[in-house]
Amino acid sequence: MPGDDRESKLMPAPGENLRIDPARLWDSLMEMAKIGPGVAGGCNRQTLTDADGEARHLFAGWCRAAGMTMGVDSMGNMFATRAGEDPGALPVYMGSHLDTQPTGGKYDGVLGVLGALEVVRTMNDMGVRTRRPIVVTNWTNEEGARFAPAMLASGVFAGIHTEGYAKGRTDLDGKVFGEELARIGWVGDEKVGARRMHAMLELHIEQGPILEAEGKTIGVVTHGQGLWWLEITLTGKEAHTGSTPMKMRVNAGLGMARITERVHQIAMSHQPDAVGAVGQVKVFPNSRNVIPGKVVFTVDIRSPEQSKLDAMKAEVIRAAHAVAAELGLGCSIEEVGHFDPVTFDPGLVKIVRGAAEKLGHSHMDIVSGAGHDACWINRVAPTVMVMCPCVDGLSHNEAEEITPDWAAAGTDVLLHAALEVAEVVG
Ligand code: HGY
Ligand code: MN
Ligand code: MN
Repeated sequence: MPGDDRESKLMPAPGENLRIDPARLWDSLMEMAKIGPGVAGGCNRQTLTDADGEARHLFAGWCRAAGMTMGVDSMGNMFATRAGEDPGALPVYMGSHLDTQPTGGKYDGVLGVLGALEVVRTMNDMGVRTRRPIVVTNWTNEEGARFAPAMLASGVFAGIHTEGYAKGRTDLDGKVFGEELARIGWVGDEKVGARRMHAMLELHIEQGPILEAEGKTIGVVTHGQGLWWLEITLTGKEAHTGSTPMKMRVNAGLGMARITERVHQIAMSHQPDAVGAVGQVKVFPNSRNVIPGKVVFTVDIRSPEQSKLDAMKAEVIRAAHAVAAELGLGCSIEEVGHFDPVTFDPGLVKIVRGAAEKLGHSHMDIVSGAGHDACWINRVAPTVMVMCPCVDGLSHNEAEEITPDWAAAGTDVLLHAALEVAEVVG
């Protein structure tokens, strides 16, 4: 027919005009943010606390209301399933985490879980059917703030950690992971890691300044940088801060300070993309007028390049032992977190990039600076991430902010990527 070609160009492809409901998404984000509120507008909803339990119940209720069935595995990972036309087809998983840092924001992780829920809600509204089932996921203890390491439960799911190791981890108060999970009532009956995935898509805020600085709305995440968490214990001698001559001191606190500076120098020597810092410090006895006899602190070093990551780890370990020797301190180092740089699935990366283009959103390829559950799930299924900017690149801070437009854009890209990967029927 004449004009067909012109008409076909004007007619949208099936689902092409689909968009999520931005107001409903934003309302859900604000509703979730009320659980485990921080003291400065953000959230303190640490894993396996009562607030985490409350958030899980709210999320589960929303999933039920969206017609999904909920499965929970023995690590508390939550899986809400929207049926596909082909129940035997491997599902498409989408999700992230609901736990937060002690001084966390409202969007880190939460946007990925509630954005995935919004995708399902939109599919329900529009009567969209997909061949593959879709599973919205909340991974337990992504942050690793209360129980190290980060991405603990997705790590068990991917076979990186044993369940026994994970359930034996303790927090600063000596509380045990497995007991806390049971206490909040979220030990599920599914065997962790038994589920098989066709693909996993994770929407997340960038947690860095690049997208905003470049004026891009969507980050197409091609890679994730690698990470080491090294827990260093320095042992010296507790003594009076007033009456002990300087030359007689065996000061573990001084050792920690010198090593912290060396970590910074090591990261700076591997620019432009290496990073390093000490974020958690436990000083004993932590009394104003006692020279620290023992300090336990965690070094966090990262790089997208394997060779740099390996070099930094060796340099930090060498520096720690050298400083300890200088000051006559005992020094032990435990590896409490690690993953190598991650390359996400190129086919899925192409789909995410295509969805951003189809929707007319500015976008750029980006390497994730933060670790995410997707970094582990990438070991067991084709995986990709979609990112949206955050204001001033700030995260892991109660002032973390995004705009409703950024949240909607990222979730629309997730929707269209999911439509393609889960295969729209009819
Ligand atoms: O540490 C991380 O990169 C993540 O936020 N858990
Ligand atoms: Mn996160
Ligand atoms: Mn985080």
